[in-house]
Amino acid sequence: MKKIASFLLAFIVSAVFAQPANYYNGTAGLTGYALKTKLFEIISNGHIDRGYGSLWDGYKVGDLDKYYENDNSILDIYSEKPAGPDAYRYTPGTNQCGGTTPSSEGGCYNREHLFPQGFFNEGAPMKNDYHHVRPTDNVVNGKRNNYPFGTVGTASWTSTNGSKLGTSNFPGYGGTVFEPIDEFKGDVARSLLYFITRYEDKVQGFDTSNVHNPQDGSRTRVFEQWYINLLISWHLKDPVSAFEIARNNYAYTFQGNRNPYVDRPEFVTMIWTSTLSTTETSEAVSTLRIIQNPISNGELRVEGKNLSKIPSAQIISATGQVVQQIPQPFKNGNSIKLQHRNKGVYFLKIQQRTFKFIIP
Ligand SMILES: [Ca+2]
Ligand SMILES: [Ca+2]
Repeated sequence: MKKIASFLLAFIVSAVFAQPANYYNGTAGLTGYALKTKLFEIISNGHIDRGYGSLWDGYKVGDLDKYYENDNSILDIYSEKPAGPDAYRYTPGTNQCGGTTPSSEGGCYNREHLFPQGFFNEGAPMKNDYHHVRPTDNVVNGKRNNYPFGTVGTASWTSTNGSKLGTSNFPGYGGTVFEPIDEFKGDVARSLLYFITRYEDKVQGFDTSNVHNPQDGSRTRVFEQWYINLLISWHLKDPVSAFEIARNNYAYTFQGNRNPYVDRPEFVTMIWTSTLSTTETSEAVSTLRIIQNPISNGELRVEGKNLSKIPSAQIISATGQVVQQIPQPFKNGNSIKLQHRNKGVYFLKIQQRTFKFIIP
C-alpha cells in the first residue's frame, strides 16, 4: 500500500512539474531566428534569478545519479563513466568545494559554467542560471578553463572518464578545445543553445574579442558557423536522455523556465542550419530525386542513397514562403506527407539544393 502511495505521489509530482501543455504557444509556423526570438520571450518570462549560492541546493535535487551507479551521488558529466565504476564519488553538499583547491581529481565539485562566465563579466542572471551551470569536478573544470568545446585530435590531458583537452580536429577550428565524453555531448550542446537563446538580447555585450569565445558578434546565430555545426552534430548524435528531461523539469520548479531544446529537440535544426556536409549527407543530397511528379495523395516520394542522414528539409511555395519545416524528413521512409495541399508549384529545399514539384 505504501509502495502504491509513493508511486502515485511520484506520478502526481512528475505530472505537475512536467512541460505545461501551453508553454510553447505562439511558436507554431515559426522557423529560423524568428522562432529563436519567440523562444527567448517564452523562456525569459517567469525566469527567476535564484542567486549563485542556491545552485548548490539545486544540485542536491536535480543532479543526482539515478541513471548509472544509481547511488544518489552527484552526477558529474566530467567524471561519470557510463559503462563502469567511476573513479570517485561525490556526496551532495559534503564534497562541494570550499576553501581549499585540490590539485588532483576527486577532491571536490564546483560550479562549471558551460558558457564561460568570464565572457559575460560574471553578470547575473547568466552566472546563476542552473540550465548551463553544472556540478563538475574542480580539476577537470579548471582544465576546461574557458576553451570552446570541440573534438580533440591530439589530447594534451585526459580526465578519469575520458574527457579531453587538446587541439581541435573539427572543420573550421584549429585551436585548443575541450571534449566531453559521447554520453554528454548532446547535453552540453542543448545547454549552450539554451544559453544563446535565453540571452539573445545580451550576447552582443559579451566579450567577443576573447580568442576562446566562439561568438560571431550577432544576436541571431550568435556562434560562428563551425561551432553551430559542432553543436548540431552533437545534438543529433546524442539525443535527449531521461536525465536531461528530469533535470529540465527540476529547473522549471527551481527557476521557472525551461530548456526548449530538451522539450522540443526539432527546434534546433528549425532555427540553425548546419553547413557541415558529412560524406553521407552530401551523398544523400546529391543522389536524391523526386520519383513522382506531379505528386499524388499529398505525398512527396523520393529516392536516393543514405536519405535518412538528411538532417532537415523545407517545403517552399512559388512565392518563396516556407510552408513546412521537416526535421529528419526521411528517418522513417522515402516520402514526406505534405501539410500544404493547395494546387501549384513548390520546391523541396535541402541544404543548397532545391527540387521543383507540382501539387495537381
Ligand atoms: Ca559509472
Ligand atoms: Ca546524453
